[in-house]
Amino acid sequence: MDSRSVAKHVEDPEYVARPHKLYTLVFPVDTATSKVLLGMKKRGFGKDKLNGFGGKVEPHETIEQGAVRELQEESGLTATHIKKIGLLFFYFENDPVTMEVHVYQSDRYDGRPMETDEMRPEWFGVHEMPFERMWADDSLWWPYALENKRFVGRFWFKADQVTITRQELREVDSLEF
Ligand code: 8OG
Repeated sequence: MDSRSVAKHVEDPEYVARPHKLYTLVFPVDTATSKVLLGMKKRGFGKDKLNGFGGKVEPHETIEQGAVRELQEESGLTATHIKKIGLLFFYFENDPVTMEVHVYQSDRYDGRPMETDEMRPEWFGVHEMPFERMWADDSLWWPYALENKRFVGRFWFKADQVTITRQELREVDSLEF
C-alpha cells in the first residue's frame, strides 16, 4: 500500500488489503461567473469524456503537488490555491487495483486555459454540467461539491467502464487525516 493512501481511514478493512493507485482530479472554478472548466479527454483512459484535470501521482511528490502539476500539464493553468473536496474509490471488474482519486477545486490560478495533447478545455455553468458526456458517477457526487460538502464515494464498475453495479456515497466532516 502506498504510504500516501488514505484508504485505511475511510475504507472497509477488507478493501484496504487491495493495492491502491493514487490519482488526482482538479476542477478549476470561476466564482465570478459560476463556471467550471472541464476538458475533453483526447486519448487514453476516459477518452472522449469531459472531466476535470488530473492523473497519476508520481512517486516523488505529494498528492497536492501531483494535483497542481497535472492541472498545469493538461490545462495550462497554474493553481495558486486548491482545496480538497472529495475522495473517490473506483473498483473495476477484473481489475485487482483500486483507483483512489483525490478531488480538488481551485478558484485561484494563473494563466489561461489552453488545449493540450491530452485535453480540450471548455467552461460550463456549475448548474449545467454535461453529465451525459462525463463518467457515470459524476452526477451523483457533483451536488455535494455544489453545496460545499466534503464527500467520500465508492463505485464498483463493470469492465465496460459505464455500468455502476454498486455504490456508496456519504458526506464527511473532514478530509484531513
Ligand atoms: O492519468 P489518467 O488520465 O489515466 O488518470 C485518470 C483520470 O481520470 C484521473 O484524473 C482520475 C479520473 N477519473 C477516473 N475515474 C473517474 C470517474 O469516475 N469520474 C471522474 N470525474 N474522474 C475519474 O479515473
